[in-house]
Amino acid sequence: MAGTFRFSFGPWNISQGADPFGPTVRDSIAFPEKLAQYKALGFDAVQFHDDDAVPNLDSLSSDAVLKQAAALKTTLDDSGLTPEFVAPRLWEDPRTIDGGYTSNDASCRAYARDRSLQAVDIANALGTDLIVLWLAREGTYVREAKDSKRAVEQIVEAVDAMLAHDKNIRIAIEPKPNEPMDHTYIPTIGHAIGLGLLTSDPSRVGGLIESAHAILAGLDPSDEMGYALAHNKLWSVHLNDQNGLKFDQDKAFGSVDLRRAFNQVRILDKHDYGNDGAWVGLDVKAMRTQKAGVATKHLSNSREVFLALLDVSRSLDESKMDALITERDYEELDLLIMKALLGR
Ligand code: 3MF
Ligand code: MG
Repeated sequence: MAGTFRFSFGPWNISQGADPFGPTVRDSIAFPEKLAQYKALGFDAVQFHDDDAVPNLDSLSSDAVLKQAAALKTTLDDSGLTPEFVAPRLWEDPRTIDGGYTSNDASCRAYARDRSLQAVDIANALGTDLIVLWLAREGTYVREAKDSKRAVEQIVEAVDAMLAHDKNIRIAIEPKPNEPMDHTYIPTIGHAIGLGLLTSDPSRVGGLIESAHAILAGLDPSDEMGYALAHNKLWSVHLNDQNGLKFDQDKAFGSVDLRRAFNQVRILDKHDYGNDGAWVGLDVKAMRTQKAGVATKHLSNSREVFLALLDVSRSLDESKMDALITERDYEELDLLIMKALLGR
């Protein structure tokens, strides 16, 4: 009854602080410079979009893409870093404006499928069997513009194509209820797991839960994690925090609601998360008002908070808690947790 926790993040988590309402606030940092910071920040694995691994891949031949991926694998090996997953970025190209797999334009759907298959090849070249699908634009602003039943079938067809393309690849769906779309078709982990059941090999389809995405769906992230754990489908996490229902903030883990963060750490630890090699991903961004130079602290701070909350959880008097639960003295249990979080 204890997890094993090793940490990962993606290069996008060291960011320029851009938002739609102003200039970028920090200079961009080149990829090799980012890679060089992982170990010092306490991280051992890298999460990739396909074009983080191979920039401008749409303008390269498949051979050239795989060659670059192989070179990156050597760099990772030399740096002692593990590639955790590859995620096809299906939201930046003009052909993905109306969605990737659920676009109303057949040639755009073909682009999304081909790019996803290429992401599988990149994952193989890097040496990871995990693909993450954040289904960014698979949704709509106008109900009448798409058919929600057909959309689910189209996503299943795309997942099936990836599963058929490679016999070992596993696909973790990262649900999110909104942004950039008004509503998406796979908003929660229940939807993701349900979608997996419709595919040709449900055993190779699971989920990645991001704290902020669950909060945006009006749900408690630790309960979403419990749901996935009960299905053996929690294959990665994107821990962060979120201040209410607005755009996806990717705040440092625990920075808004420490108890909500505590309960995520606790459910992961109680149910042996990580013992099978799954990573703890931190999908956090530095504050927009943060000056450059210290704009990586959100990563090491989030990890530190995770480990501190793990200490809190492991030092609780479990037999006292069990007794309070048996007595149905939930007020006392509530206070016990608050005091533990207050360090009293
Ligand atoms: C979007 C996200 C993304 C995805 C990542 C992997 C920036 O809300 O959380 O992180 O996790 O792009 O596909
Ligand atoms: Mg994420």
